[in-house]
Amino acid sequence: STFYERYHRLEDIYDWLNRTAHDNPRTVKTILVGSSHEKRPLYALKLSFSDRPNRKAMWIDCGIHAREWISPAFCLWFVHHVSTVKVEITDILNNMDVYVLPVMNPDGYKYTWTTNRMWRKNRAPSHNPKCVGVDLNRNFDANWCTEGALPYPCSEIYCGAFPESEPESRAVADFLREHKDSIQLYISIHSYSQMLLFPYSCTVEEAGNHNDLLEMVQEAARKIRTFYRSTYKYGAGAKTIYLAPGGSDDWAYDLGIKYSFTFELQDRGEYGFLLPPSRIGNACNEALTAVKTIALKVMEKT
Ligand code: 0X9
Ligand code: ZN
Repeated sequence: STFYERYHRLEDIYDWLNRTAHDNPRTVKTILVGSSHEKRPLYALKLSFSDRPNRKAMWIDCGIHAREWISPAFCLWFVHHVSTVKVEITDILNNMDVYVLPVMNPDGYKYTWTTNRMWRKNRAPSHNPKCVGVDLNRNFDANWCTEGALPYPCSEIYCGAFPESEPESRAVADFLREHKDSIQLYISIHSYSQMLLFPYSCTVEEAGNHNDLLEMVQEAARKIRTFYRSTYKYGAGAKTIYLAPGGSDDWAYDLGIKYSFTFELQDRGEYGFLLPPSRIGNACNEALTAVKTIALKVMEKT
């Protein structure tokens, strides 16, 4: 198997980031977005095939939840695919810069390799020494800590002490606020359950451009079915998966990034978070199909 068909330890991902930027100096740059609770850097890659300023852009983050290993694997797969230039993706890159944050929760990711494979949250301590970690996807300021999140540090869906209390979520929120005029498309990669979700998850109300968003994920799911014979559910988060406030997608949407998505990659529960490496290629190609389909549609609309 190739490098991209395996899961990698955090240190190896950091090495890969450096190597990728170093090997593609004209198109790939590293950006330090912030640092984690345990002071690990949050590096994003900026992929750009043009020097024109004020270009439109998209953002993809991976690894909000530590145990969802297919998610960072997808970010690496995506960057590799883009930098080994394939035709359709060139169309996208000629029009948009792409920011990719491969591991938004490095402390948690590290912990899944060393101590507890099923860890989800970050690694920030609470007042209770037995209970560690905030769910970063409940920590954004979108109906924060209402139904679908909990105010208890021992919970797997702990929302944190206040919105953006965590350095990881604040760093991403700060970056998106600073770049909100250029970023038109936000995608957050999770697993598992094979779903293409869009706002809202924090309320059962429909987003203003619900029908546009629905059309995009429907087309993406159709292509995945045609090319890979896999079924993806799609729709607004609250009605497709569950009510869950404080998520990055809803927050980005309310910030003004009107094309905002969360993808839940393979599988549908057979292996769950423990998706075997032999399935990485297929899972990533499905997600790549969805990213391309949606990015092209966003280009048509904006
Ligand atoms: O619950 C989540 O954060 C995501 N599912 S996961 O199994 N990967 O934990 C779904 C996120 C959907 N979007 C929002 N809740 N905003
Ligand atoms: Zn997740």
